[in-house]
Amino acid sequence: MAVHGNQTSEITIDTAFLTHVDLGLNSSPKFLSSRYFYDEIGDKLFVKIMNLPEYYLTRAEHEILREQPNAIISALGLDKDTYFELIELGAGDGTKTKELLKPLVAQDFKFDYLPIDISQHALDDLEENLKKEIPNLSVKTQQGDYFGVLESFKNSEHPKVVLFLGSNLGNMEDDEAASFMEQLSENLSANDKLFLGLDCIKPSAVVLPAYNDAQGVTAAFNLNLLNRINKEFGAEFDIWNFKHAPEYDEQSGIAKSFLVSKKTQKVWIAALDQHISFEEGEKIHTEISRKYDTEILKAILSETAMVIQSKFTDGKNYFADYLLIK
Ligand code: AVJ
Repeated sequence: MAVHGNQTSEITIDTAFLTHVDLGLNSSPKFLSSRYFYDEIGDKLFVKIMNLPEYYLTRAEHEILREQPNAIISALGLDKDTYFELIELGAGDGTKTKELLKPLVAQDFKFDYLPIDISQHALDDLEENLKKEIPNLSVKTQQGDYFGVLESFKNSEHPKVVLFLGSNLGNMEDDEAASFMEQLSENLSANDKLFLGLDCIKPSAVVLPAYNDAQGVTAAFNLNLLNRINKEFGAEFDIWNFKHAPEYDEQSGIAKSFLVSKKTQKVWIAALDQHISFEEGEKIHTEISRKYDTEILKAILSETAMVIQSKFTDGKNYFADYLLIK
């Protein structure tokens, strides 16, 4: 829905987001999905998060790809004379993926690299960077949602290797993750492989600071959701009246982030024509960052046709990349 405001600006309302805000803030307990963190500012804050000293995830997975590319390539069981498609779900900036792309190109494997992302802008940046750094790599960017693009490659006669890095699966509840993996599996053929990066269950002393960094970048990332609602829906959240509060349960391996109301307050949301009431200390659940072990992954895969073929970890056992086959 496009709404023409004044003469100088055109505002496009994301109706799915608005419906979600209505549902989440009128529920008890309140919730908003981390899916909506990633506007232009959210994207930039996430890049900052990845470079934080406390945010071990990116470095740990990078170490795996940097230190073990040949073991990974041989586990993929690729044949040098058989063309394959290397598909990545969520393009990112390619830092980690380049550790695999470089040796694959250097060793003369025949493949196209197909990064999928919802953002054409992110894909264009990645493609430009890859042209410079790995000139002999064939890149075919795919703008769209994961399953839309995977569906279009479903009947390709070529073998596929799908990368899903960064513990992005961790943003889903277990039942959602299971149906996501089922859908993924249905889009793969018998010889296709999935390389899945997951953050491992570990002590609170390591996990919590990753979601509550000293510089407050993660707090800004979480609070940006309220800024987005202000900008896009004419809401009047005063972000100083909310605080970022992460929790982690070592037993289950589940980290959750909340926005906590510092006082009793009513907040106007123009696009909903509604005030939302908050009690002092009331929470909005905004994110789940699930940590895994092999048993939990097996449970999530149990309804799918996928099984674990091998596992690669970093030196501290903080992160794991699993190779799954059908
Ligand atoms: C991109 C989902 C892996 O949950 O660790 C980082 C997002 N949230 N800091 C994560 C995030 C807060 C991140 N993932």
